Amino acid sequence: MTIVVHHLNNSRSQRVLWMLEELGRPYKVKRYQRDPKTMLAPPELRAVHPLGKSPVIEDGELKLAESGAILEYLAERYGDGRFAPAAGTPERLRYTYWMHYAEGSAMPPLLMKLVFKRIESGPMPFFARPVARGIARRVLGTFVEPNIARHLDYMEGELAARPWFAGEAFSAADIQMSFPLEAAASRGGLDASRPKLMDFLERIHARPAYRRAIEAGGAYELLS
Ligand SMILES: N[C@@H](CCC(=O)N[C@@H](CS)C(=O)NCC(=O)O)C(=O)O
Repeated sequence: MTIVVHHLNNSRSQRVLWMLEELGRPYKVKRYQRDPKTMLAPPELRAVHPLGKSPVIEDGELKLAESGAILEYLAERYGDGRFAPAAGTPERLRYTYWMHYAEGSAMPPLLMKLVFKRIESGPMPFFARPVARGIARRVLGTFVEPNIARHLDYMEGELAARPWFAGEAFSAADIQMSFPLEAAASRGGLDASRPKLMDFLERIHARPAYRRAIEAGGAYELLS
């Protein structure tokens, strides 16, 4: 059965293509393009899933959204013991932790940064601009940026302790963690001052499956 991936350009669904390439599973990409002005997904995605977001996969009768759930499903169903540590081990618990952390903890401040940066620089009536900019700068400076920096320090420390997020072996948790780290490199201030995280990005970008997934998904440029 060929898996169908509902793929939005420059988005989290890139991770699903990458996972399928790592697994060597056949898949079909159904493409959707963001609105160039709003950057939102097109309304057709709402016919696939009520939230109208990507990724969503179809595997026979199954339709599944939420990238972490999709990666866990794919590892379990098609991994043959690869890409997910054995149940009951400390590695498995770390795998579960990072699977949730990526979207539940790391992404929210990065998304807030994107939104408040837009408020800071977006079009608005001239009389509202100084007030809106002042609020945006204050939220960014007092809450968003310090939070991102704390997360980056934390992740840097974790990768100083072990090569991959779950342990000694590459797993689907690393695929899940790629998106917040790529977003942080694009807009969150991740740079050479955090060498373990930069090295992680280099190592994943060198994987043949990662590169094949980029070819399959089209250009991959995260919003900054
Ligand atoms: N937590 C969800 C987030 C899904 C999500 O927000 N997807 C973004 C792509 S990066 C999207 O579809 N955005 C377009 C929109 O909200 O219109 C997941 O990890 O799958």
